[in-house]
Amino acid sequence: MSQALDEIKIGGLGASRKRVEDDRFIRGRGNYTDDITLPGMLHMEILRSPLAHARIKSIDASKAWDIPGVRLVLTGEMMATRNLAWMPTLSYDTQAVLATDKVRFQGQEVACVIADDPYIAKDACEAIDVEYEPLPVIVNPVQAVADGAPVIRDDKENQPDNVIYNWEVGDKAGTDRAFEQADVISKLKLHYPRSHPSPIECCGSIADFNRATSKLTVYMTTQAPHIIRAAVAMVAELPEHLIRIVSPDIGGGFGNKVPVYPGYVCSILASILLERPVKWIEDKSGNLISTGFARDMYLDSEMALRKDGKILGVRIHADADHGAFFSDAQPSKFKIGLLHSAFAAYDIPAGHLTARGTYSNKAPGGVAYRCSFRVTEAMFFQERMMQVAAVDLGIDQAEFRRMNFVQDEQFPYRTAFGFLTDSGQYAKCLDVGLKAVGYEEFRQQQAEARKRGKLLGLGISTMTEPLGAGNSREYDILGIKMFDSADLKVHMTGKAILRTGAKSQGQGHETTWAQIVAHELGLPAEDVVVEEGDTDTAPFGMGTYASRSTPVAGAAVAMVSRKIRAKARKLAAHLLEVSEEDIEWELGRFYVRSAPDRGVTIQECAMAAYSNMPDGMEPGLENTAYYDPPNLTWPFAVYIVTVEVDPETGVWDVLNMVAVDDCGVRINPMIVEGQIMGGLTEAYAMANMQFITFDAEGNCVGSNYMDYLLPTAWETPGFELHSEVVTPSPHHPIGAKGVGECAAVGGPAAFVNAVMDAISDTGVRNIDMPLLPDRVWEAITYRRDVSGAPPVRAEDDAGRSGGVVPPGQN
Ligand code: MCN
Ligand code: CUN
Repeated sequence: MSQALDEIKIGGLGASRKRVEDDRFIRGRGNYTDDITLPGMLHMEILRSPLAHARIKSIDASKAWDIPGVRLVLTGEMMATRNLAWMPTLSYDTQAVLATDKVRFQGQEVACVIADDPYIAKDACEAIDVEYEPLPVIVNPVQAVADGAPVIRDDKENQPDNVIYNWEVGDKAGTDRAFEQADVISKLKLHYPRSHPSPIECCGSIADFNRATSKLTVYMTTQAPHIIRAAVAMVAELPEHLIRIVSPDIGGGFGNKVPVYPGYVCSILASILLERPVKWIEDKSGNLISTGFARDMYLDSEMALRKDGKILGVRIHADADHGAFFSDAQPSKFKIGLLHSAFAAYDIPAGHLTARGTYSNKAPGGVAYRCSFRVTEAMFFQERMMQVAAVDLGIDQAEFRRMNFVQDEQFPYRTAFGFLTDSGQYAKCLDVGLKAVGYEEFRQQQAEARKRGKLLGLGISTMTEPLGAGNSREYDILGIKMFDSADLKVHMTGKAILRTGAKSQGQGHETTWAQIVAHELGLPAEDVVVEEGDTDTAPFGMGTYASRSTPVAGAAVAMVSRKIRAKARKLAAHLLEVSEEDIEWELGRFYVRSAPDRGVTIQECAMAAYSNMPDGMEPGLENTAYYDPPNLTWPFAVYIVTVEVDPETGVWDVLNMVAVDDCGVRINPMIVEGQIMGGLTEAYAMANMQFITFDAEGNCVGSNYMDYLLPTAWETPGFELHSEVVTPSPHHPIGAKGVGECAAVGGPAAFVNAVMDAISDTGVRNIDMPLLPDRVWEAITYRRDVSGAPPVRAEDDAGRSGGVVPPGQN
């Protein structure tokens, strides 16, 4: 009889194990960067530019130096003497650390003060006199490429204009042919506005340089500590083995904590100069105004359609506003991230995507915020386009999607833009969603309500996301290949410590990685402690973003556990005095095939590794695995929202929201649900209320939480989650796919599509996010599209969102 352990009881795969990290979080015993105090620590504050574009005529810091308690004032000029006024970005650009010649966005770092306490430092910042000469400002891609536009990056040689890149992918000729054959061509233009991750904890660092040992330790808020170590080694020209980056508890990252920020660099230099620990903690408005924004992309595209609903081809053009420095973190080969994952779930024969990136006088950004390298824009555009195309064709929204889905038997499927999607059951997910929301009944109710002047709407969004960058053939950042790692040490009593190259920011890795070990080795999850974020102890990894942890580091956890099990098997053979070939494994135990009662537990093997090894065997039970995934994992989801819109005010309420997520095997179903709920909440906020934009002078509008709204439990609607569709990834060791970003990626289009459906009688094609009541009201009242980001509004560019064009006229 089997003596295998009950996997759920030991907290293995599929157990909704309570999050172990929450024990310290809910007791207020987390250890965030700002909780750390070191002996002799000083405090740093940053002086930021009030202007978006200006020449710096002079900086006079003498009054700041005179304030008691001030230890150091750093300016761009001083940085320049150490070759640190500029730093390289993750996208082969340069970024100012402290401004020297000009300021190029509002909020740019101009000077730093290091003082005995943060208040003195802040006061001293205000005592610095900076004389600016204002310059004309650019706040969108249209202005960036206009004749006579000022060249923002005149610091760079060979930069004659504001264009960063022109990039294309797909088959132009094949796509042109598809459009020639089309019965109908549907068009859509839209703007995915800037959005901001706004984690509860802002960015910060404590640099601690020890002259005696030459060792630099930096405690900091980073999602990718090893990348930071490499960057510090290269930028500051310090030996890599004498740099230790520690990322302690993180209070939310959401992509905000991927880039390298000037504050980190300045605190490091200050600590080296002063030989004291220097702490920098960003404040809320500093975070909102200056760190890693996301999106700000204009999409202008068209779809070639056959009358019966078959999609023949798609053309996409994207204009991306990157702000003053191209500092996106994304695989180097892909200038506009993985935007070409658009339409990956649909069987479309031909596609062509062109993209142009431009500079503007705005904070650098472009990728971060639950996006998986711009998949958020890709999926939003895809599902808005699907909605518009179905309307143009007069075909049912659900039916149009279903008939164009990649079918279950087509996997692995090569998309028009060259991705290979791994697996999925798209139609089944849609069916589950339609049934849950009561699709047919709702359509009837909607028609009846309309007769009474009530506007009900239903929006469908699907998403498939390339998660787990990546395989090293295609994915690297600045040449460093995007693999990941896990290191597992099993102690003699069968307790273990696991370290990975990833870094949790709230996702629950301490809980879920232990579950993978439990699944592979039969060690109870509670016997495995997980540690991440210290480069002196964790194996090299590329960090946590793009929902890559489960697909890559999680796979490494499974693989290292298997290495441990292979050695344990040899130990078991030795203990049981049989040959290895005669040994079988069941969860937690090896036994003799011919005599199943004769067995040893994994814990007995662990003890033997330190006390009773066979001759010639190296003692100990530990190993490391580096995992280079063969492909990305491709989760799929269907999100369906129903709303009621008040035509008098433009206010809309969510009636119901159904989410069907297929992320393959779920390690911890409760954590997966938490990820989805959080993502849907963010999606709702982006669609409904979050607005961070710029006026004509480049002032950041929405740089505080009175204007940039975070949803609370009060306004967030309820979500109905479905988990019945499970399509394991065929190439992941435990069949899991990533999930961390899915709902934020796929959710926004469902909300917008629902509102657009409710007002479909007006003929309005597009309202850009956020769907604030005044925009919805304007669309209903004036029967016109409300598109574009201020100061560019629809009036300036009539018909921005396109229309149906008969073939031949496009
Ligand atoms: N998981 C699981 N089964 C699966 C897939 C995932 O149990 N099939 C679990 C994982 O083990 C992990 C969590 O779900 O505990 C998320 O896993 P994964 O999808 O691999 O994503 P990452 O761990 O790489 O997290 C990154 C992702 C990103 S890129 C953003 S942005 C985001 C997100 O996670 N930021 C977050 N979710 C967040 N959640 C919190 N609380 N805080 C953030 O900053
Ligand atoms: Cu794009 S935000 Mo997450 O990948 O860290």
